[in-house]
Amino acid sequence: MVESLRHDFKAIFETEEEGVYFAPGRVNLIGEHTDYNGGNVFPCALTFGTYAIAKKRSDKKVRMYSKNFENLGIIEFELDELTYEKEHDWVNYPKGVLWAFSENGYKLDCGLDVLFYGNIPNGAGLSSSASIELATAVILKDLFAFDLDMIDMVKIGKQAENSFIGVNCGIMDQFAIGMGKEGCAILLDTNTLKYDYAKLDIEGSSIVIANTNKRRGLADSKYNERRSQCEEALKDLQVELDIKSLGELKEEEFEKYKHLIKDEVNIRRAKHAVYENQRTLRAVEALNNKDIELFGKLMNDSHISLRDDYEVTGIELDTLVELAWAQNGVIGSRMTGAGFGGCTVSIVNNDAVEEFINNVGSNYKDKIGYEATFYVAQIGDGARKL
Ligand code: NG1
Repeated sequence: MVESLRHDFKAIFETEEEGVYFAPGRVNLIGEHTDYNGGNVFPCALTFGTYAIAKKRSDKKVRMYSKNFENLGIIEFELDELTYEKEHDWVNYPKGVLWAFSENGYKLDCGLDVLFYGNIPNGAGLSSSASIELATAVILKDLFAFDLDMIDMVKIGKQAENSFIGVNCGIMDQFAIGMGKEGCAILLDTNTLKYDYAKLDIEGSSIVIANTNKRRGLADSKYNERRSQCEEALKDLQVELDIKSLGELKEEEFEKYKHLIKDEVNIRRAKHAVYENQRTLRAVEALNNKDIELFGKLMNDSHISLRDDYEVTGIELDTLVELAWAQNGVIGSRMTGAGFGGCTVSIVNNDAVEEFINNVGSNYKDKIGYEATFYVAQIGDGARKL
């Protein structure tokens, strides 16, 4: 793979490369829609992701090419023109990272050529955008010898997504992709950025990701709506409670004070945020105690809460998850990512995986009318130079 990308780089940019880099995709095991509510998340990095090959230039031009969008050709801009351009399409993600580096005082003294190739399914909720952001960050740090660590780059990636791309997301995706570790998931407190690796000791079982192949059409507008509903609920609670985020509440406190929330819908949104946050802590504890059954049950509960209280699932995700629940050898299954399409994540006994994929796959097609796609996930390391 890397050899053929080197070859492509030379053919496209007519020069030798200086470095090859990789940033993974990610899947979140539990802790959904908590990262912008000051709560806990439990994601891990995957072994598929974004490859990038780069070389510095002697002028101030930046030229980028993606093997995933070959029809767009080389997209070019000047270092002093770091603005969002709709016609620059996917290049706005790496460009946003260049912009965020410069906003933080890391100025580039020359441009660069970069070739990207990603094998993360696009628009599936496995964070192809954060992957390309972190791949760009490790290139810049390495080629320009900037003095910053991975957490700085994670924050810069989020800044690019929030302020350049305009997606008001939390820090989970960039953190998982930057800080991932082979065989481990990361328990991250998005309020304090305190984190801990937990070994995914699920011997005898596999993590199976299933893509609904439904594009997440509604995701952006509904995502922002959910954020505002949680913010409104928080404001109502702050009339009596001295809290800065919903993540600070335990279930009992929430039940005691939920009457302060004026809107009935917002009560359910906040309930999900509070319960999901505590559920995540319990799930990690279960994993550490090797109680994989309980971990799976908490994954199922997470899905029910996202379906009924947070209302971010939809017929495709619910169908995949309900079919998964009915299979032998399934320990737990839930939607993952923002929702409204994208992927589910399931933990399945190794000897049941093949049957799982066949049965869930054919029943899904019968009900929804098109195929789902399945991947048995391997948990890999975070963004790095290869
Ligand atoms: P995905 O599914 O990667 O779009 C989104 C947010 C996360 C998090 C999850 C829900 C973006 C780029 N990321 O993930 O920060 O809030 O939804 O848990 O929007």
